[in-house]
Amino acid sequence: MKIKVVEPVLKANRVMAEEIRRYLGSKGVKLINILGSPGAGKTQFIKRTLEQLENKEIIGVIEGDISTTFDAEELVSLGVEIVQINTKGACHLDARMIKQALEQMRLDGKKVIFVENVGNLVCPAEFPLGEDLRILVLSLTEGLHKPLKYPLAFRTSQVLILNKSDLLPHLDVNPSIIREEALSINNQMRIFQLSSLTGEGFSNWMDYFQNYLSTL
Ligand SMILES: Nc1nc2c(ncn2[C@@H]2O[C@H](COP(=O)(O)OP(=O)(O)OP(=O)(O)O)[C@@H](O)[C@H]2O)c(=O)[nH]1
Ligand SMILES: [Mg+2]
Repeated sequence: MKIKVVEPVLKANRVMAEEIRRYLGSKGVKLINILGSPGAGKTQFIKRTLEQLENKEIIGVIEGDISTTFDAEELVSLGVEIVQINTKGACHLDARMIKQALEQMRLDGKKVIFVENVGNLVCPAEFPLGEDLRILVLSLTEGLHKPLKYPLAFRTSQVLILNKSDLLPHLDVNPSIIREEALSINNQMRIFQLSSLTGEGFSNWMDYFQNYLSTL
């Protein structure tokens, strides 16, 4: 009997992610993949970023969630176009899901599509989605040594958001240690310490993001 060898899942995903990047490139659109643990503050970070942007119509959002639409509902009042993906159990988004979601989204006039990945610090790191920028949101409440314990997520992200800085007075966490560990994994990482809830420290991130947008 002839045995069929199925193309490894990761390789097939990488190929499709490249197709997505090329397709979006031809439309002048960039994808930003936002990952982080459950509850790290990904939705709140996207929400505050959108609230502070004047030209929101250039942004689209793809919301990845295992089974609900709560996060999309949280953002809908901002007036941006949102497409929801429910992974029905899968712990990460993959390029095939993004391709399907993009078929539902108007790309004319858009420059950036934020993708909120499923809350997880492991699986999403393995699956590129055709992104131009990968942002890792880490809550300071998650404690020390996450860069060393979950190195792939840190190695493959260009931006690290150290979120929930407003809670620092209540935590036994030294953010300098997290920064040092993150930079030891990825010395190119841009790190922003901020609170997506109160807005403290947010202007440094917004300056970076506005500058990013101005290059598109
Ligand atoms: N104190 C504080 N709370 C925050 C901050 N950012 C988010 N939160 C709260 O943390 C909780 C989780 O935030 P979300 O934005 O829903 O987190 P998430 O990463 O999108 O979660 P999942 O989508 O479930 O993975 C909510 O109650 C937020 O209000 C912050 O900077 N400071
Ligand atoms: Mg969320």
